[in-house]
Amino acid sequence: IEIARTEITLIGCPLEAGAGVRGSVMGPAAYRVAGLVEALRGLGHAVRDEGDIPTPRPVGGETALNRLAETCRNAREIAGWTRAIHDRGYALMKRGGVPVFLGGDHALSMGSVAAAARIAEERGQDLVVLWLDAHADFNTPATSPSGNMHGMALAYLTGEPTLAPVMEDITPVDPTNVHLFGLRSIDAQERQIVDERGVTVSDMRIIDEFGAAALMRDFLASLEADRTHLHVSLDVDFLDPSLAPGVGTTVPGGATYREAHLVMELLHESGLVASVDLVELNPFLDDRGKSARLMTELVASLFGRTILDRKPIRATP
Ligand code: NNH
Ligand code: MN
Ligand code: MN
Ligand code: MN
Repeated sequence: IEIARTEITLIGCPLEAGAGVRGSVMGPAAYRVAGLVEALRGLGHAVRDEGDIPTPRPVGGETALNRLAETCRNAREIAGWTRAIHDRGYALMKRGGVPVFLGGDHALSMGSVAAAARIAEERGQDLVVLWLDAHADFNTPATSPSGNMHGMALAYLTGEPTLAPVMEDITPVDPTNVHLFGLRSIDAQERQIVDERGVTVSDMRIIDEFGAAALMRDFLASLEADRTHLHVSLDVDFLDPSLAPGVGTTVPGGATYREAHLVMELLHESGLVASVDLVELNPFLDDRGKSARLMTELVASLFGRTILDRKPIRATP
């Protein structure tokens, strides 16, 4: 089948200040070595690699941010990254096309999703966020067991007031438009936040019982085509650690090879994906590039690679 030619922009975001383990700073380089540009061009897309965003200066001086830095590791660095990634992401989306943010740890999404929320609002669309992750990333500074800000990205984006000093004046994401998919590790108080805010959760137990494809089809069928900006945030630890060891926070019982590809294939067929994050790849912990390669293959599936030249099977209503 013909794949619609898409303008894809790759933007490297080499940050590791949000994670507890160092090494994700090397993520963008690993995707390039694994052949991400070539894979997407091979599908007929127009791919532009914008290179990496230079490491921003830590934001300082503000009392509120200084106070935040007492409980959140590297809060000033993350504030700098959030602004830089938001500004670049917003400018890219304004020009059109689909940006792919190459991480970098998951605090990256504080900037990329904020940019997507702003664009969606301007276009009169609903921002819907699909969070493919072992974790919920809904901790607040008060509930976080680690102080690592990659575990706080969704709390910030959905308007957690104590995280507002990271970057003020964002378009908050409606937590009922956030879908956590692949969840299998959540902190006790974080669970309460996820419940209270009405977040949609497909945890691994539900995925085991009903299947990734059925859940994904229902989710995609619930979205209104022209009114939706779908942002996909893919954390390497969504995958089972046997397949993708190159991540600082492995959790057993993750998505299998085919589950992950099938999710990507269904997302492609939906035609709704307007922005993408690839986060938490840690090449320092990887096994001969295995995780970088698998992530690259998954992105190819997300942009239209199929096993056979088959027609998409539509969901039966
Ligand atoms: N929930 C833990 C925390 O907040 C772990 C978060 N780590 C992640 N998230 N890798 O995707 O510290
Ligand atoms: Mn994450
Ligand atoms: Mn995770
Ligand atoms: Mn809603």
